[in-house]
Amino acid sequence: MSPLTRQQAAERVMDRADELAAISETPDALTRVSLSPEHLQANQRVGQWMQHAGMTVWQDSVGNLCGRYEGEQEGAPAVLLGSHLDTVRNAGRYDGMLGVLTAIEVVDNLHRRGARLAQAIEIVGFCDEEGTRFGITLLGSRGLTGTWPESWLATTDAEGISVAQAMVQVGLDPARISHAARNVADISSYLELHIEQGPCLEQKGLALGVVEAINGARRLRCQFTGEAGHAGTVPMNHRKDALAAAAEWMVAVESTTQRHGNNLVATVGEIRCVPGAVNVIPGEVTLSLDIRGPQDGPLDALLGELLTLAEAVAGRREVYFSAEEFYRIAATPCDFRLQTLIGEAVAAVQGESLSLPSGAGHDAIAMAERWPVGMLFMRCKGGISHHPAESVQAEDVALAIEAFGRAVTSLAASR
Ligand code: HGY
Ligand code: MN
Ligand code: MN
Repeated sequence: MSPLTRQQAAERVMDRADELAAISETPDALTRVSLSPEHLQANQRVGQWMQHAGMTVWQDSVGNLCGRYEGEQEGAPAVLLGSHLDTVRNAGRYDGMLGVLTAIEVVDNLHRRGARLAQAIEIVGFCDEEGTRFGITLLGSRGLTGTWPESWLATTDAEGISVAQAMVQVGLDPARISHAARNVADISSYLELHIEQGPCLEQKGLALGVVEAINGARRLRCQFTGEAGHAGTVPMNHRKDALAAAAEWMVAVESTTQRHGNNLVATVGEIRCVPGAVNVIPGEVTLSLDIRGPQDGPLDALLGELLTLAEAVAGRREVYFSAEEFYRIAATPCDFRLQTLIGEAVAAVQGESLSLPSGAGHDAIAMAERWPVGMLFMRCKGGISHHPAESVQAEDVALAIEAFGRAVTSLAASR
């Protein structure tokens, strides 16, 4: 691509990211959850951009938005590009969307030149990577890989609406989930461009990097159960305060994880206190635990220690502790050949490449169970993400499109 062409492509990506950011359940913050009216609206708009880039477009049976740009021969296997179109609450506008919009630019450039490659190129906008609505994640990529647990259909959101009901509400048929699964032979590899959501590239002064592996993760729903009581009459040494127990444990989660090192991280992101009244001693606290790390062994060792700590805190305070794991992802290495190919493209456009792990999860985790996956990272300001201050530079997007285009063209040039 000429510098002017890729700059124009980058500006289109920035404008479209702004347009998608306005498709939200609330006007003052970007929140777009799966199987919502906003999800369908975003699919429709992105589908138009895909069509404009010469692609045939469809929505699959779990709500992913899909597009295909044929190769030299109809029906050839495809290099699949993609990322997700759903967001967290009060999100940034590039997490997910950048990968879909840059992929469209790669195809658009081929289309404008009338170029066809040995392989087809497909793009998918996954419907639910974040898990914002139902707590379960990778619904779109697990639909495409045919690895949906049956139990997911009964999982409910905060309003008590199940995945199955939500599917029906947006015109999908829960009985047809398996129709989204693709044959392994249809796709040769999966590539995802994503913002780094961390500080490494920015600290190195680089726009682009190559992902070596995606951290493993464990997510649990934890609960401390004590005794609610009158805040004014129960003496301090008679209390079974569930929130005080949770607070003591949360501080220990932080210090224990820091002590373990090993690039391990732990987060308590959600907490709910019952009855939640100023003059009542909390009787029950539920809280989430999200822990991640590049190797599964140390990750499971940390989890074991944190749960033992919770039991000790509960015992000392004469309250009960329980925990239920609802999400487990193994540490996922990216395909070495794809890492090399992406690294060469990155070095060609920015003079050098940098390989780094991903602390964040991605749809590539599910995709790696069926096909070789590669990821291209682009820096974002201050590594800020999952926040409206998430921002990127158009110049970096232009470089990213160039590198992505080189990698995809090289990969799809042969079968
Ligand atoms: O939580 C994650 O790692 C991803 O952003 N969903
Ligand atoms: Mn995210
Ligand atoms: Mn993401």
